[in-house]
Amino acid sequence: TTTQSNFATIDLSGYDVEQSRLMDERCIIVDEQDRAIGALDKKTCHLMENINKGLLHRAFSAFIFRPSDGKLLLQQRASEKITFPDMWTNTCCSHPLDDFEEEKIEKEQLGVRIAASRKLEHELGIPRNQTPVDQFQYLTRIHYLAPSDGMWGEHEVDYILFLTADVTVTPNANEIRDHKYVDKAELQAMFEEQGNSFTPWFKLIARDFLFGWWDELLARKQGGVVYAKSLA
Ligand code: DMA
Ligand code: MN
Repeated sequence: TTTQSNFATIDLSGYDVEQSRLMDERCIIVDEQDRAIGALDKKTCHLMENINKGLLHRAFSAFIFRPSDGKLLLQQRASEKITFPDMWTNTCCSHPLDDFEEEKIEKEQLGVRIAASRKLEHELGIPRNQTPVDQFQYLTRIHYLAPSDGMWGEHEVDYILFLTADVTVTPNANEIRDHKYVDKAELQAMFEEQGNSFTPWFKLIARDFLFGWWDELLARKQGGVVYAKSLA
């Protein structure tokens, strides 16, 4: 098990105190097959210097849809965030932590589901009873690498979780600047509008999964064809 940070000396004093403190959380280190091989602090995991050497950790991306109209809840990351500040993104992203035994459970993605429920409450103030872990729909995991600025970035196996639920949002201003519900057309317009910036993983997931899922969700509501694929 990896326990030592090679970059413990990187100075965080120029950053927000609370976000610097959260850099001590311990992420789960995985190999390219998503096998857990150790744990390292969040700071070490997000330095490009380590990422460029192959350091990889486990994460999740949660998407919440409103049942009444199928709109997706977006957040804009706070300026205080050390990685990807001020960018618009999906409802909530974070990491299952080595600090909590229950977040290491791999059976039925239980660890990431529990982490998602925990962080939805931390970032958006959504009471945990509104995000029951068994209600998340697990789509897939994606392995991706994306730089933030020169120093920081992401390199993750990211579990994609969708949840259709009515939720009460009480934003944590240290985490999120803004939030809003969008439909497919509104999100498309945001993507095309000048001056909006989006996290790289959100753009990737939107392109590959989100728009198809949205069609399916609306079809279910309308009682029409839910799924059709030509096998020719
Ligand atoms: C990290 O998100 C996870 C993904 C999928 C990018 P984050 O930076 O919002 O996590 P945290 O707020 O816990 O640092
Ligand atoms: Mn990460």
